Amino acid sequence: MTLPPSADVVTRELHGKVLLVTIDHAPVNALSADVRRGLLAAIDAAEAEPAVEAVLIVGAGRNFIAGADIREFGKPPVPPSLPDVYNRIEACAKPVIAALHGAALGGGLEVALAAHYRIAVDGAKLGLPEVQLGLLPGAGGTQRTPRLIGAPAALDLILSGRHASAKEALGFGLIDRRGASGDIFAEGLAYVHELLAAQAPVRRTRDATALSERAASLAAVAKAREETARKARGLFSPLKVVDAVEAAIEQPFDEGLKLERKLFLQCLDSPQRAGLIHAFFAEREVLKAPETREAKPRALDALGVVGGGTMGAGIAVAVLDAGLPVTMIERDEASLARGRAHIEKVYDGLIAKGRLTAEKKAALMARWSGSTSYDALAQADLVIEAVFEDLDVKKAVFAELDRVCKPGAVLATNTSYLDIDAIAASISRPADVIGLHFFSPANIMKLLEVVVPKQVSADVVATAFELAKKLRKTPVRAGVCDGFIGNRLLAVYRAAADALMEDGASPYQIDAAVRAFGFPMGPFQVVDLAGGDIGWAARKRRAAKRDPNARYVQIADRLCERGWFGQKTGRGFYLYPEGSRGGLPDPEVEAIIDAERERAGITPRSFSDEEIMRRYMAAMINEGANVVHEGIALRPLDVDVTLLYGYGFPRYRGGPMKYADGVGLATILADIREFAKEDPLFWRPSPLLIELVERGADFASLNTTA
Ligand code: 3H9
Repeated sequence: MTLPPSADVVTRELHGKVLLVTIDHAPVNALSADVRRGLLAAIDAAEAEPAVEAVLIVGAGRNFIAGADIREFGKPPVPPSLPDVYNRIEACAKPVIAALHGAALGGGLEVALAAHYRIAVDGAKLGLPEVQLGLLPGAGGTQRTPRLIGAPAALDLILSGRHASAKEALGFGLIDRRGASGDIFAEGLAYVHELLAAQAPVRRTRDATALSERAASLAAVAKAREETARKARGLFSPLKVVDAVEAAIEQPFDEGLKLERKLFLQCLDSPQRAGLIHAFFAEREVLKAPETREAKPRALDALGVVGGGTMGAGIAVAVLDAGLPVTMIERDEASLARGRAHIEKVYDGLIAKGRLTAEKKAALMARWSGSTSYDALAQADLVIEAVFEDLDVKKAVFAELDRVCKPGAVLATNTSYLDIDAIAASISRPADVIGLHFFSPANIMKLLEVVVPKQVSADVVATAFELAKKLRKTPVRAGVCDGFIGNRLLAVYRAAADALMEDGASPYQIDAAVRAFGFPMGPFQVVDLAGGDIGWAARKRRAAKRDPNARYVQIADRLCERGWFGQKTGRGFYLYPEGSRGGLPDPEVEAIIDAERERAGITPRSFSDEEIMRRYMAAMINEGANVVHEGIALRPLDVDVTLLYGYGFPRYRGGPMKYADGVGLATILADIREFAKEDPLFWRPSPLLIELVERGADFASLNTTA
């Protein structure tokens, strides 16, 4: 027989009566234009060739299909469109069977839904994660899924974006068969032969009947709409999902598809889609620091932590959770017992919530050991120091590590702002010293700043990235400076918020404006949560170095002098009456602010929420440009990931630098120059921002691979 030639990314092979169609498009078989064309040609070929009685679609490599090619979004569309391809698959006169393994996500699962029968093997991940990219399933997923598995299960799958296992998918009817062996080709072919032997007919999902209980389906839609409106926090696409699923119930299939397409295109055009897809690629790009290509990581079998305080214990939990053993060092038995108790408290909390069993806790704790002698670290591959934030104290710890640790051990500091070059230079093996800046609570927060001092060797940096992978953290490479990437930006946008407060905006208005922008908390709520004393100590430390001409807002100091450190003391910028975590505005704080304005000779004026955000974001973006300019961050996207993963920046805006590109760098620069008329020392435009505006370029142009 002769079949027309097929595109390389979609191969066709005749196995007896079965046309095996393989999507072979590394790395994840995304549905690029070539793949779409190849699929269409394969169905045409199958229909034209009398020897073919059925079609089996599989994916080569580790996955079936990870979905539409995300890199194509935002570019001019190239035909054929996915919905057209899938309608063609569904219309095929011969049975089409999809055999799923690995990722069958988004457009990948939609291929399977357009096929007539589906089998998945264990290990397959089935899902419609489009909402996480600001989209909705746009190739029939919102119409076929509810017809196949009913409105409640379809809404759950599409709105959560979660992955279902083959077992679960079989349970709610998303697939027809679960294959136990990992051999997708053999499982698929056996299933097709079974179907052919049984003369199984072509069976189209568009005609499936799981929506026949109309009233119950509509009730599920109403419930989902109400819940989504409450929980979606400014997200655009989730409510569109609900509209599309409603159309699956109310309208004929083709009409529903039309609405789905319209809503999909609206989502595609939204800045949220651009922000979320930027975040998707950026969080993968940060993993590729130059050293990870140059060098192999060292061993990471036994870890040590010095210090059993909040940070040390949190880091120890992260290490234990990753299945690694950890040795904790404290100065005396009582401190060590407290360190262990901190760890146990985390696990006991999980037991109380039913998320951990006592046996699992015992197994986790069995990997913990403690000592008051540094000698216990002699065999550690990597040690993280998490003691008091003071250069001399840290140097003393490193002198001990230098003494006891085996050659080749990685010596890391969890400092959040101290000079790591100075720490490294103080011992005999500076090439082994690196910064690992965890965020509190260290077992939960995803960000890990990998701070790279001058003398460190490349394999130590590669080891830090390997550790991040084991701990399931998102690492961002940062250079040494006061505050690295994240805290350096934080200091500046906090200063902008302080100035706004002294100039007339209340902390409560500022927090509300920042929340409305999409942050989970405003800057003053964050201070109250972290403890006002921490920032106070840092301000005192920096006082000697502060430019006497720089504006210094003293309001926070006035609160700290009263012992108002935030939640832990029951009051800070907010009042926390007994047992409450969400604070209440405090008239006494407002009176203190008034007094401070008067002392500083400021006549308060009012700010709109929009004016507040313009200043807050301009300060953040300008400092972001500075850290890129100075090489502290490799690229703007590293700043974005830092803010997304460590500082609550709304993911759908992609990060401050992505947001800046959306607003336009010329507008941001004009704002900064405008604000500089009041305070030229604070509002100094970053040289990088000026340069990009002069060149007509944006931050994205600097986001090349590191
Ligand atoms: C959709 O389908 C819309 C449709 O409903 C309708 C359209 C009309 N496209 O994550 P990894 C790249 S929306 C292009 O490191 P893992 C990724 O960037 C889509 N590229 O591997 C990376 O590249 P690089 C719905 C993609 O094993 C490489 O593949 N689907 C895509 O840890 C390896 O990725 C999704 O949202 C893509 N779709 O995880 C699924 N996916 O090597 C998104 C990945 O240059 N993908 N790449 O850095 C995933 O969740 C994970 O990548 C997956 C593999 C679980 C598949």
